[in-house]
Amino acid sequence: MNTKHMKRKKSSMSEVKVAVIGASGVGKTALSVRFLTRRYIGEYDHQSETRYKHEVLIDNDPVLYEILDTCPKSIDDLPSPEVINWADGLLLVYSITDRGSFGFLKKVGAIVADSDIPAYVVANKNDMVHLREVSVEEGAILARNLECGFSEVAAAEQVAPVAVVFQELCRAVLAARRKSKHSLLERMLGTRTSNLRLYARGKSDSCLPKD
Ligand SMILES: Nc1nc2c(ncn2[C@@H]2O[C@H](COP(=O)(O)OP(=O)(O)O)[C@@H](O)[C@H]2O)c(=O)[nH]1
Ligand SMILES: [Mg+2]
Repeated sequence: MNTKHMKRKKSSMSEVKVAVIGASGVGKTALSVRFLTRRYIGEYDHQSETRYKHEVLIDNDPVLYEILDTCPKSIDDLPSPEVINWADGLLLVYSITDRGSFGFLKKVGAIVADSDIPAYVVANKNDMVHLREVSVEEGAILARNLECGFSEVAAAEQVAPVAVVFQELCRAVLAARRKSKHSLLERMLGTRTSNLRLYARGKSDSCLPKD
């Protein structure tokens, strides 16, 4: 017998596509580069949308991140449906020193609130508290409304907290995937269970004495 065909298929590595979304200048590229390289350069190309691939271990399992570092042209340039549909998870970034960037995220929030795509709200530049324009509470409320995680970080100064943000979003994506697989199974079993119940009732009914 040819055993070649009997080999079990290796389970493929989880792939998680993350779109980094937020107004211009909030630190989307700084956060992405921090996560990818652990480094902070200070000046980044503002013009171009960039895609990165990065493999890391999350809870001991390898995960291949695909990160789309978006680049809105203006404060009214909200992410396109293509970007939202492409992404498994959204990293929603604003700067605590830029009220307009928080308004931008609120508008993005209104778009994605109805979808069940996992998200994570990141308030960047918390090394600049003297220039704060958005309170921690406001950020937390936005995240609560979107039913997602929230952290204040500083890409300029931190490595680990920035990585945690990407990890938490990844966990949320994987959990949502498991849940949707589970509910699919439940839907399939649910149909069968109700069929079985009907069948059982039919049977037991026939055993009842007729009056
Ligand atoms: N103080 C401070 N500046 C930051 C931080 N993150 C990014 N920046 C600066 O903010 C500017 C815009 O960052 P960038 O990553 O290009 O923003 P993007 O347009 O959202 O990609 C750059 O000059 C960065 O050096 C941060 O955590 N703290
Ligand atoms: Mg950028």
